[in-house]
Amino acid sequence: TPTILRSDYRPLAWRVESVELDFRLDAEQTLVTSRLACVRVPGASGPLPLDGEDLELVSLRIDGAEAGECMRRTERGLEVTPGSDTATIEIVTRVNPAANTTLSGLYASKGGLFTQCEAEGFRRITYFPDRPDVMARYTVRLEAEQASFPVLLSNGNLVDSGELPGDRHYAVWEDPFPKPSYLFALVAADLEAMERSVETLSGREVLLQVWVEPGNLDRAGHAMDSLVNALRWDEETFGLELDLDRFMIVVVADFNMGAMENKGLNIFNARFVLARPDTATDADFEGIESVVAHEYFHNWTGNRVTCRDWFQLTLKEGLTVFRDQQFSADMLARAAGAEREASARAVKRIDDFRGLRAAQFTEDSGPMAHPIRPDSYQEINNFYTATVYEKGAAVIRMQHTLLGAEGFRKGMNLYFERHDGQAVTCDDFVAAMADANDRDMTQFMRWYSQAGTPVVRASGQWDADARRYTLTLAQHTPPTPGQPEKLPLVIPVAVGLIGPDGNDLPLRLEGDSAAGATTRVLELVEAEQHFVFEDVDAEPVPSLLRGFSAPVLLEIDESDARLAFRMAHDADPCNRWDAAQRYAERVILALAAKADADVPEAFLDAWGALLADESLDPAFVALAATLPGEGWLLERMRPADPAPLRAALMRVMRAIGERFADQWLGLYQRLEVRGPYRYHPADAGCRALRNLALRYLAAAGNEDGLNRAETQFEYAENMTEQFGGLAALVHSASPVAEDALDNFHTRFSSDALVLDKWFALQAGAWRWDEAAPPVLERVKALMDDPAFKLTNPNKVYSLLGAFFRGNPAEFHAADGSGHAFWAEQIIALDAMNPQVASRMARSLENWRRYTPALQTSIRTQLERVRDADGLSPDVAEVVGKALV
Ligand code: HT7
Ligand code: ZN
Repeated sequence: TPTILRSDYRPLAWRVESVELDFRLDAEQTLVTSRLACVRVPGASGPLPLDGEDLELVSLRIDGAEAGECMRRTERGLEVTPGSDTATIEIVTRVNPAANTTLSGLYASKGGLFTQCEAEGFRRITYFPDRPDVMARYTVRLEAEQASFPVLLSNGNLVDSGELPGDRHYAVWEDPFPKPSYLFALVAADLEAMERSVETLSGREVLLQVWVEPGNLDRAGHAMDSLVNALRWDEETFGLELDLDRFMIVVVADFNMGAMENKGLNIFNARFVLARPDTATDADFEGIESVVAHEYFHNWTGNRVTCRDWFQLTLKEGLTVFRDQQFSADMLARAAGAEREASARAVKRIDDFRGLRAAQFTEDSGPMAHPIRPDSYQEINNFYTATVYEKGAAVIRMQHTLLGAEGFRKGMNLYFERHDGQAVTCDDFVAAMADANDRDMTQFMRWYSQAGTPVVRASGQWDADARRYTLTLAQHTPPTPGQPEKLPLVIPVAVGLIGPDGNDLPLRLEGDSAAGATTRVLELVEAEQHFVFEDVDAEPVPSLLRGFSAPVLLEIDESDARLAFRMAHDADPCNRWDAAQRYAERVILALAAKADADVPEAFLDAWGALLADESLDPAFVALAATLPGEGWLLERMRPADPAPLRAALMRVMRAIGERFADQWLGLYQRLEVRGPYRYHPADAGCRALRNLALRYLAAAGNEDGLNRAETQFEYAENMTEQFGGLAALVHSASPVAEDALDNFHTRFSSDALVLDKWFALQAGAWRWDEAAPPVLERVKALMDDPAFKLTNPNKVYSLLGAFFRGNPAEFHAADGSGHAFWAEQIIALDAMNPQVASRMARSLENWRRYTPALQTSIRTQLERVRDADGLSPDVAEVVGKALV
């Protein structure tokens, strides 16, 4: 597979001014006529390359005449050489949506027709210069049979529609904004809309629609509310207004990712729209709010200003993730009320950072490590990664921290002033931030070019006589593929110093005239720097990287006692959580290395103090009292050995469940949420902590706990509690777990999204009962369930994804059965949907961390996949890089 280099970027010699598309839609034979008004860029020479994939070319005419010699076929599609500097190119292609299992381009789902064009799907619909720097105005005419496709949608405004003979109808859509082809969309399906009309900041009336399958309108309300909130937030926070008369969200059941920000016509995986209290959990409600907002925010950060080339993907994704994180934090804070606001924000921040650490830090230390702006790729679909999205957002967040909210806003204003309507680069974004704030950001740009998670090593020295505390911070970034050497970065380190009484000290840095705030942001720019704090009367405990001020790994020598102290006293909730996680990690890894060791008493005491502190927000306690994820722990274990790690985790869970059974039962009772379900952070926090209590109690085999789990499962009126009860039963040796699973399946047999949870729960189950059969057997059996389809990405992610990624001890069974199963599934999936196959394939990329025996088994299967016939470039890149 050829490698594409960032340095190879060349502007196109042609502009496409307008695109007229005419679709004769049919599930098996759709005829697409495209009319492109092309103009040669003054002074440029060369042909116009047209990308095309899996297309039947019916005709191609240039200015009305057969193309003849002026057209030739290339590896990527076609190349045309018009005889003059302006040309109208008319291309007719035929495609078969029903046969398109890749879910890229035009495809069929549940009788409807949908498109997905990012990143390179438009070329599967018609021949086109399918690159994001080609921005054109689109007019789209859709024609289809009325009975099968009663709703016809595309980008922009509906300018005409009507009936045609033979029970057919048509609609014409015009998008007033020039856009790249990846933002094109159409939908032809049987759908119903929830509608709301709102007034924008400047007083324009706009129509918002959420289109769902008939019968699902009662699940669209939360998405609609989220959309209205997002629209208001962007007006208030950045002065950005909706620029269209109509904004549509459409739900589809088969979708490779979460959602897509097509201009004015967002297409969503059903999972990120549909929610009713009895079918969706608090986490689902939260996910919907953030994804709806994310896609809406793309209208400015992505659509109005887009990427020059796909290497700049983080320009829109990192920035938009940062925006959706800020939005969700503001929504949670508003709902929580003034008193609980800070805690609500911290909970969101911890959740985001936990995600970054689990997915991105892991990616950064493996064979696919890349900078947030990669230098090369084989398949762009493999680069919609945690690095581009989550680390990209963290890099934007650091700019926000360094420039302040006001400075950041000034930078955003300048960015839009300069670049509205353009396709630009990450340098353009940072230049706007730098220029608006008169700040040199040259060194900061290294965050865009260096891969790997930087390590910050901290040590402190207190000089009692001088009443001075010197904090030494040193940074280095480990080598990553293709990048052996790294330079120092600009790292904002938010610091507090905790006094022996547990209270923060006011901070006076050397050179300051007076003490100021209790948290200061230090800028670490050298390989090593010393920061001196004055007037420090007793040896303080440093609290570093408060609020997770940078996406780095912090190394600091801390005794168990000091971790317990920070768990109890750190004024920064993020660091309090971090202290609990570090302590738990230390204990679990020690137990995994020494099977007969006891769970240390001091650790249990620290845990007990956390549970006993009634002043803490339940949502925070639920996060702090959750053990570090297994994937993260494997990342920290050398060599990674899933079986003893699982055994250690079980022992710690049992110990915490047993030792604190009374506290857990007390919490469970005290935090019961009465009244009808509402998606609200206070209620969600109580439910999360009660569900966690059930998990610990069930792990310990506590009878009271198991009874409560069963009752909660049976009688709960909302999915968060019902599923929480079921999960506790399944994650225990309870004899009623199987009946509960059957019962749940019967209750929700026709609800695809709820069944996704049912699949995932079983695939991710631990074997608390040693006599139970391996989980792999169950996963195989579940593949035969009538609800499971390998062609539906949600099903693949819930069953296979939960097993490959979420159940390491079972997946990495010593006999290699899990690995052989992985290879079979990757090969089968790849033949249908390379994007999904490749995402699943990535579950083995960090195989070199495992024990020698596991490595041998995994290598065999990686090679088996690498050598399979007809492998896609997507999977070839992943296994190829893994095997280097
Ligand atoms: N910008 C969207 C990315 C996306 C996508 C990419 C590749 C293949 C399928 C896809 N579906 C959606 C989603 C987003 O980040 O908003
Ligand atoms: Zn996005």
